[in-house]
Amino acid sequence: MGDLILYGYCRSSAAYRVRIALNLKGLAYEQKTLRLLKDEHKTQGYRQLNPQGLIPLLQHQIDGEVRVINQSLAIIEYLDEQFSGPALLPDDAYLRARVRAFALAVCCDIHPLNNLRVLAYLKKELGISDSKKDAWYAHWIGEGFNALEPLLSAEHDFCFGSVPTLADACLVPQVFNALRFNCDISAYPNIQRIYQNCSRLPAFIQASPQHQPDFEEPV
Ligand SMILES: N[C@@H](CCC(=O)N[C@@H](CS)C(=O)NCC(=O)O)C(=O)O
Repeated sequence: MGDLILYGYCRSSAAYRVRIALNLKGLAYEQKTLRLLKDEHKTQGYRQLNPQGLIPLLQHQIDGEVRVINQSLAIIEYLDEQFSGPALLPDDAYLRARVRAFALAVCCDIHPLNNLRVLAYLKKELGISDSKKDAWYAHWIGEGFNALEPLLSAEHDFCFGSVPTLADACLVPQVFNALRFNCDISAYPNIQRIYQNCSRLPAFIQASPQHQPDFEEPV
């Protein structure tokens, strides 16, 4: 096994997904913090590693080679394929497709609409008020969770069965964000139950923002 370095930040939900995956796989890793509110992800040095200027980013040093991977889903699938430990994607092709579809619904259809740079643009460039920004946030959480809830079964402890997968690694940080922004999630019993179940597992607890070495209270 080579060395793993995760560039992230405690409250980055995309980095939070990767921390959960690393913990579920039982992998040790070093963290490098980029404080988003201080624009540490926008420096030229970091953009040389990730031209998108977004976190997370994984560096994997193996056999004298330094591999650099951005995009949380690509990172998680790489970890799953590269390392042994509990599988984050099911063997069955249909179930695997459903897990990926769920993860993509979170990562492509909910998270980007409420990302820091989008909220900053709405506020600073378009001049919308804090209350309208909060309404925007809650709207896209509602749209997204309305679509996720029916994909889940009341019979399952986790998104797609009795063990957590990539889908749970994506759902939990998104629920964390929704709660942080005071969104009402009472209409989503499956999402709530799975969030609670995940929140009892060490892999999820240790990945949570408040347990990170770079944790700081939100400003
Ligand atoms: N699709 C990307 C999203 C990455 C992303 O948007 N990360 C956020 C933090 S959660 C970020 O770097 N935001 C910086 C900004 O908005 O300026 C992924 O899954 O890795």
